[in-house]
Amino acid sequence: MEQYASYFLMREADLPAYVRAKLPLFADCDHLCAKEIGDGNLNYVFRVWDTETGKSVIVKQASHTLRISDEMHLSLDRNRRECDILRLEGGYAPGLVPEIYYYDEIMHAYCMEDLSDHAIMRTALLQHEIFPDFAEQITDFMVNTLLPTTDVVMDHKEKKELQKRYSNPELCEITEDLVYTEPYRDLRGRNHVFPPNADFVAREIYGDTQLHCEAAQLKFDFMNNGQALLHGDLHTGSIFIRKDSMKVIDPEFTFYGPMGYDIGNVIANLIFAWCNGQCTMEAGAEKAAYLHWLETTIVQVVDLTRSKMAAAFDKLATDPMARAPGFQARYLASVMADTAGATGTELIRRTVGMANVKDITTIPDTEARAGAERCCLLAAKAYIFRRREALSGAAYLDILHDAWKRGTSK
Ligand code: SR1
Ligand code: MG
Repeated sequence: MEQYASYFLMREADLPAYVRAKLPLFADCDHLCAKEIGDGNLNYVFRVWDTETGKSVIVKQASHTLRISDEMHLSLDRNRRECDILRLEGGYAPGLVPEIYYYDEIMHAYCMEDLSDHAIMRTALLQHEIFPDFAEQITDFMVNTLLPTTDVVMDHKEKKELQKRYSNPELCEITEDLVYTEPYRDLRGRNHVFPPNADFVAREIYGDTQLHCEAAQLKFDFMNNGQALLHGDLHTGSIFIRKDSMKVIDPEFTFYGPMGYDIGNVIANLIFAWCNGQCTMEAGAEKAAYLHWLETTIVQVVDLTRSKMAAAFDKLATDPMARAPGFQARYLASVMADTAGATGTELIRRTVGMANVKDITTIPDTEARAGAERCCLLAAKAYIFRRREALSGAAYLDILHDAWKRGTSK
């Protein structure tokens, strides 16, 4: 019987034979080793390498239940979608995603370029590493993958085809629940509220009905504004980085939604890293340099996204009405409002929701962590309530500094 003719979930020991069978480049390699390297929430990721030649590859396989929860089930097809999107994004943003070698529709696994010379960005940020080119790289990635897939640029029938093809109800439901519902109303008891902040969260998040109204608006915008083909989960755990290179991975949450969702996710996750630096680094030059880099990066991500998107709009817009005087400014203002909203919702959901971030949860000092969380929640509310004020990068920073002061004062 043909090998791998039916699906099974692979363990480390299965990987050498699998790679030998599937990739001609490894067919004659008798010295293959494998290690599970993933620590994501959903899938299994392995590195396989030849101890003689040093050749290596990454294999990612989807399972029926999520890696973080046996109770949550998803169809296995998500890896096919992820491969397609990585290939598509690679066309729009060459060099900013990994190369895909092979997709296996039975095992729901794919093989891609080994990025072990890069680090997962969240892990590197926990070590307080600085990446001076990140703002340029990530804004290139976002502008070059997002705007070309909108109706402003893409042929409208082609866009509708993509919208159909990448409709992603299962993964969107996770976002609708975990980002846009449960952080405000803990309907399934899945939230993780840090006990010292229980009263604060009860008052500022669960008890703030105006906030709920804004979050509801953002939720329905997320579900109904099929603006561009998003990555859908663009946090620092979805980015591989090295001083001179950045690659975006894991676009399985992709769908047609508001561009601001991706942009806001990036900004919020830089803010988590900033809080971690504030709370865990010794005062001194290293801390000052790290926080300065993060602050500059936050400002640049906001401002460069806007300016690069304006330039790309000028260059690429094909829809004749998109060139109506004043329309571009209006369009970009709404993208930036969505961005501020998504920055806020990501800050809230990672602080009180089910899927938290190590930047915050590994802060060892209880009062410092509680202060950082209050800062994130207060900043989040300001980003959400003030999202239509055309916030500049500097304004994002002012809001963060003010929230830090208020969140950490006794
Ligand atoms: C159950 S999945 C939890 C989170 O992990 C993914 O990376 C997404 O951010 C999702 O919300
Ligand atoms: Mg992921």
